[in-house]
Amino acid sequence: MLQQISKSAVNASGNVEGGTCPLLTPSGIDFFEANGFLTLPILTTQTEVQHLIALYDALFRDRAGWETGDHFDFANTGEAGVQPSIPQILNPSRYEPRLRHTLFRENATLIARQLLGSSATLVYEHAMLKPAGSAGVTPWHQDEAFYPKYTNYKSITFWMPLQAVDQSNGCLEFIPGSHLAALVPHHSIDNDPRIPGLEADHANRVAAVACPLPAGGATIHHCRTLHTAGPNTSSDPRRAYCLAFGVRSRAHTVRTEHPWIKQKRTASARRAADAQSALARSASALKQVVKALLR
Ligand SMILES: O=C(O)CCC(=O)C(=O)O
Repeated sequence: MLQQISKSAVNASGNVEGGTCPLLTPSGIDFFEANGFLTLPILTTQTEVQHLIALYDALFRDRAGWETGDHFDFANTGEAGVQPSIPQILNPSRYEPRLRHTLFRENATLIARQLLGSSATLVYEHAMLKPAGSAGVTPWHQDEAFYPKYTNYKSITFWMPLQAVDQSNGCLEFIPGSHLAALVPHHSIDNDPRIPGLEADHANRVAAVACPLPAGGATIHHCRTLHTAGPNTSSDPRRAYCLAFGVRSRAHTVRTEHPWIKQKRTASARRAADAQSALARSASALKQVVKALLR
């Protein structure tokens, strides 16, 4: 599926040093278009995988993004004292800028442009951790179900594990061709709107294909492809780092808010709103000071 395997090295500061990059073959592109997913055995070097593990673990240890609502438990209400089963961080590079300069990102951008055209750009990123022994299941869902109102792209996601994955520790599983059908209705996990995660109301899982991968490989999936990931029954953490690409347009992909998003009442959304109003208060206070100084 890849024409050339990346030989690039990553220097100590995490920057990419020269090298070649992998590109999809025409049959890889055809496979993605027909099935809505693709497995890439390698997308970055093992050196970079080690570098990413260090940054990733520090972000989760330091609870990066907690105050701004970007860090929460995907599968639970996130009550104090409850061990998270699937901690997730949205926009991790906001909290660790070195993540903006990775070979993973560089190679994924090139492949995304093969699949979506030259104006494809990164539209979001997230990190999803399943701690050792976590019973957390990522239920069947389509990524498009999470899009907020006024989203103006359709994404493809590069999901990269930072250790080998198979069904015993939560590799991704896909329903081939499901991206060609419509968005199916979703509901909050356990029908509890306080839980951030969503589950598709129905998914024909009989045809599911599991995609084991080595560390630093990746799967690519379309935003309508139904997918899931099981629990992590291993004694090591399952770390996944995801980059989503899309082509932004004037037309909105989501014009009316999905009812399952409208119903959400998560603690992380409350933290995000509080952080926003604190920011707005500081900006307004600053404006008053500047005005007074200019008088
Ligand atoms: O890592 C997981 O368990 C699920 C990730 C996922 O659903 C996604 O990146 O779209």
